Amino acid sequence: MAATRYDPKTAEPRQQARWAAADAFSTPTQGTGKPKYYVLEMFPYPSGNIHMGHARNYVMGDVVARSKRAQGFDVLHPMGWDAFGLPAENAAIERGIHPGDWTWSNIATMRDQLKLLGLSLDWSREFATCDPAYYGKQQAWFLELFKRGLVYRKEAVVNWDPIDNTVLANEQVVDGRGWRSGAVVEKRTLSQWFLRITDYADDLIEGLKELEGRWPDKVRLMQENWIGKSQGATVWWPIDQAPEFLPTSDAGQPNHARDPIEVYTTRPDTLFGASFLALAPDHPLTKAIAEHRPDVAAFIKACAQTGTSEADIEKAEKLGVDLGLRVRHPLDPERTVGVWAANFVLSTYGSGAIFGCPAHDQRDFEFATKYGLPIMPVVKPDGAGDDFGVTDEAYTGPGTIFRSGFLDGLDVNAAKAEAIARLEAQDQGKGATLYRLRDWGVSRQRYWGCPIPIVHCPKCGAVPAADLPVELPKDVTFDTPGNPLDRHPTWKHVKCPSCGTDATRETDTLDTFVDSSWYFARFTDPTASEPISPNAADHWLPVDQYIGGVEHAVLHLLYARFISRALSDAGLMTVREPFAGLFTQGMVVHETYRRADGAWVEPTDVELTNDAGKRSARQLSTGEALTIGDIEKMSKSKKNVVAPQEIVDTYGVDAGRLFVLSDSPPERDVQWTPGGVEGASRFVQRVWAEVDGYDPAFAGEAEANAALVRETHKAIKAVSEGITGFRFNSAIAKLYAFVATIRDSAKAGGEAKREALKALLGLVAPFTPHLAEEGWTRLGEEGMILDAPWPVYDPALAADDEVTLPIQVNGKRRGEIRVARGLAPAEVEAIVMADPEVQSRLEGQTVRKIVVVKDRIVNLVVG
Ligand code: ANZ
Ligand code: ZN
Repeated sequence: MAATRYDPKTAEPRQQARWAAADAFSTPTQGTGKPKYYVLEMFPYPSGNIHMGHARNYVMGDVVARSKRAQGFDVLHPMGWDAFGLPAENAAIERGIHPGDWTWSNIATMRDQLKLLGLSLDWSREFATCDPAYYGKQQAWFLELFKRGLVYRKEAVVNWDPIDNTVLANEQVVDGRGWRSGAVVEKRTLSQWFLRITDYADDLIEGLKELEGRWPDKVRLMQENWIGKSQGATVWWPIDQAPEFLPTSDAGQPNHARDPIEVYTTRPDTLFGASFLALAPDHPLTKAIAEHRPDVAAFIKACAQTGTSEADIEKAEKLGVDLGLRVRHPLDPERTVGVWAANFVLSTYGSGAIFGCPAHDQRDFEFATKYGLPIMPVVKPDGAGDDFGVTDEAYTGPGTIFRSGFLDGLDVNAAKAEAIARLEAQDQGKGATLYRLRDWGVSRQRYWGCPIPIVHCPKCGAVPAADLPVELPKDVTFDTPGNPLDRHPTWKHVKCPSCGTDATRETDTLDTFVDSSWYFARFTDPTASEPISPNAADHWLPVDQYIGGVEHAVLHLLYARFISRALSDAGLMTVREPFAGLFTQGMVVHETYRRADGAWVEPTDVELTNDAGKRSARQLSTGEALTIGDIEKMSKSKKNVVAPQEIVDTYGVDAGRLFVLSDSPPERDVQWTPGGVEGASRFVQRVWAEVDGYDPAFAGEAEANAALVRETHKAIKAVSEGITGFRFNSAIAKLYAFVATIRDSAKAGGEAKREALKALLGLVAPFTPHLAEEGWTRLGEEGMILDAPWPVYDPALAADDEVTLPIQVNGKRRGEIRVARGLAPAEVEAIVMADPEVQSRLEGQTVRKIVVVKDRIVNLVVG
């Protein structure tokens, strides 16, 4: 029977129409009674187009969703849009389109592109976060958290563009300048809204432990580091001498010139090694002194101009200025040390002041070396004597305390506890736990976001808005800089919901990370009147498998974990840990092509030639020679993207789906190449050829049939394990091999062959679902493969190809040998006789008889 060619162009739309007609992927909100499985890919930002780079993420989720469905689960697999954000406003500014129109039209385009991929998504649950039906519910829970004190207002610094007179998002600050005006950006302080994530710092760290094994270790570690719990002590250093210009009488006010200076340390064991105190440049005492000391004022100014990230500070040269103040050592009252201002002390951490111990802290070491301050070791490593010195770099390892009075002879940990006990007894300090995590500033001075549902009343202060949703007004313009909500003629003017006085709405909108911090819960019942339907959420949450980019390892995942906890404490949901399993996928990368004038050129407009290993590129439309650039993440700006439509037109979407998963492990990047997709497309044809060529009339030969049955069970085992273990590339490699085995089993037929083909289709279905359906029908099977159960294997049949044969000599076990299963006795005999170990045992004796029981045992009779 001559096989026909498989035509994805007709088959794929045919199968998609079938799924749609059967409404195959809608999942009832309460399930159907089977065990539940919630698989979710991080929902996309509607930037304009879906390309094959995004597609990999969704295809991975689809492989999980389809295989779980076949394995008997009720699967929830929804999709939506993270639709608020700055690019929409930029489009409005640049092209005069309303941000809403731009966003909704992108959503329409991208929905169509996603649908091309044949994903098993429940589109009935789709929503966009910019829809008032969604963000109104967000406002409702925001107010619930407000009532519970988890939302508060405080002063915080923003980027201010002095030419455009507007607040800039961090992304709009390029090399310290406003992206449009080019003006040097200033820091300004505004009153802004915060969420009290720090209340949950410990709980968020604790929760990470349960996720071990189901979340990548590196992501758990990144979260832990971000929260940054540290244990130590605050220590108060009384002022001994202060410059005369500082006030001395204070009438009960805090007095920076007289009150002890508080420092935070994680190493109270090294207190006797203190050689100076250092304050942040913007510490109140530094500022007070700067009023009288121009050199200190100049130092503060210089520090404000360098980067403020911890990484910048770590790299920069350690600089300081002596403040002319001395403080008394709390545990060694005979001694005083000098107080400096230093650029490496952050005002936002601890108390914005440290004691410097140059022998055991590298930053302090560099500082002391530069300014000639004493370096006094107080921890010596095991085996070192009392002459232990620190010359090239600080010693930060473990050891025994010395030159430290009552701490001498203790190890580091015991000394920490002892020092804290003494400080507490003398009321000179106390044990303290600190977190690097700060409260989450959620105010954005932008239009295209969820309005913060607060009304400012001159009498009542900040009051919850009435009548949710507080909708964004549509009639806004972007012709002048600044927040259109702020200058809208009417929108912000309302009566106070609590006293009726003229009041104004909050014009800040919420950080878009708020929108994505709970969408997974809303998906469980997107039309519920409550923000989160208790029944639906309790049924479906947590998300069993979450899939997304590692770039979200910290913020998005941390915020979602926090909001789940906060909402659950507020009684709005039950599950506190929202994502039971997490997988972070690698990206699709592609070569880049550039013209001499620097413009990027799309791959579809490029002709590649390979001349004896030397590759060159030419632009098809102009004939111009191109430079082949780096292999980079697919992105619109580099034009190195491949659209789903192109793949559908040329190879069919199944080939594209298969390829993005086949060439490298899912956690790593995969390089898109035309050759790679072609290979995948040939595989699709090969599968079809086997199915199409199946001849039910040919019964096959017993031995070949048995061998094929074994191969089938082995393939089911390997592919199933590959999918559950997120080793999609090895699962696919196994499928390639299995197809080759079927093709090579010319003497196999009948039920064995049919079962092999059915298993093959079942196993490829998560990857190439359209092909699998077509094949299913071609084999004459009932219904859709979508509703067929996952192929199961018999462990005995799937077992190894090799068997271990015990070797008995005169009835006693003397060793063993591994040979291929089913090997003929004569061949086993030859192997045994040639085996050096067997020979050495037989030394000097004659083998009288050898009996091989196939796949069982070897018996030697010697004498
Ligand atoms: C004295 C000392 C001696 C320190 C020693 C370290 C080693 P983590 O672990 O990150 O919490 N520190 C405290 N506040 C600071 C601030 N605002 N800016 C910069 N550095 C600050 O770090 C705590 C340690 O960082 C503290 O312990 C303090 O230096 C410094 F052998 O105190 B240590
Ligand atoms: Zn009021």
